[in-house]
Amino acid sequence: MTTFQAAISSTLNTAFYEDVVAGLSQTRKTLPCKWFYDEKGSHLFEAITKTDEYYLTRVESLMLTEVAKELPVLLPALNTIVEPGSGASIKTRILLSAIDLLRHYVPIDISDKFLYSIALALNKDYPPLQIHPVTADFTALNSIKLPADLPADRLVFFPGSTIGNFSPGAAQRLLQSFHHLAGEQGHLLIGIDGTQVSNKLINAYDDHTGITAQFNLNLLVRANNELGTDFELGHFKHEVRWQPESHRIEMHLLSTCDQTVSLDQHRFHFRAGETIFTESCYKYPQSLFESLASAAGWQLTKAWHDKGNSDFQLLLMQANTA
Ligand code: SAH
Ligand code: AVI
Repeated sequence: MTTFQAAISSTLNTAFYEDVVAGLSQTRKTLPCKWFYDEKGSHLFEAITKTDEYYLTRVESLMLTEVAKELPVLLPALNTIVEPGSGASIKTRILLSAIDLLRHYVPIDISDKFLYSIALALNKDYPPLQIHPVTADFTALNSIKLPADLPADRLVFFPGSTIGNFSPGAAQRLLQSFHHLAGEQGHLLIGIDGTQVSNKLINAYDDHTGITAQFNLNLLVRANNELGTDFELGHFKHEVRWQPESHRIEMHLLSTCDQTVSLDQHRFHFRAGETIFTESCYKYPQSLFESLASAAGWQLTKAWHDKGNSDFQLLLMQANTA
């Protein structure tokens, strides 16, 4: 690991510690979902995308093969893709393979070792492309330094319905901050899931092989390994709740007994049945999403809809500088 990466890891570790203490001290215990993604968490997420029940990745990838054919016509000067939350960049490969003029790719992710291993592989597979990996928390984009001299014709690519992991207010702020990545004449290609079918959603977030449960519980494994908490893994259970009024799936870790967890001098008491709220996945109807995006300065250029039985959409938007 380079000195730069070591410094990033230590900053992230301090932030993780502070979030665990703050989140477990609340009456309604919570932990931010960005901490799912250490190297193991990133691999677990990739495994989720291959489960029978998690339809989102399959649907969006199929749609992207069509969108990728249209992009060079819609954005003829496009030469740079910036991707916050790039993960394994598998969907990005669909765009990289279809758009000959691309010269720069800036993947941004909090999972630093995973990010660098993916960047190395892309470097080999796409020689004309310059890859500029950036380890960062994309919710603090204004403090991120982009590589110098990036061309102006940029597309911010935000697939996966990752925007759904933010409440409407936080999503609007995040979309606003994407202008920093896109530049004044920039574009945004974003994946949104509007599916509202309860059993389809519950299954997608609680697959029968238990990989999503492992992904959720990995948060406690990570806290034990990196911070020295003493979570008993057998005393917590993955739980999923669909909240139709707020259009969101919630993931929780449910305490199966009365117990106390320690971290240094801190003691966190759990009653049997109490949960740690670990993730929201908002399923935005397109009209609700479009008004959020519009308030954040993004205007719709073109929308593509899943032709199968989900409500997944890909929206191409442009910065509205007026
Ligand atoms: N874009 C990929 C991966 C989505 S998974 C796809 O659509 O398949 C979400 C990704 O965002 C993970 O790689 C995770 O590490 C990253 N991530 C989540 N929260 C983040 C944050 N606050 N800052 C930076 N990266 C984050
Ligand atoms: C990354 N994000 C969009 C995923 C989702 O569907 O909300 C994370 C995930 N959580 C459980 N399964 C997948």
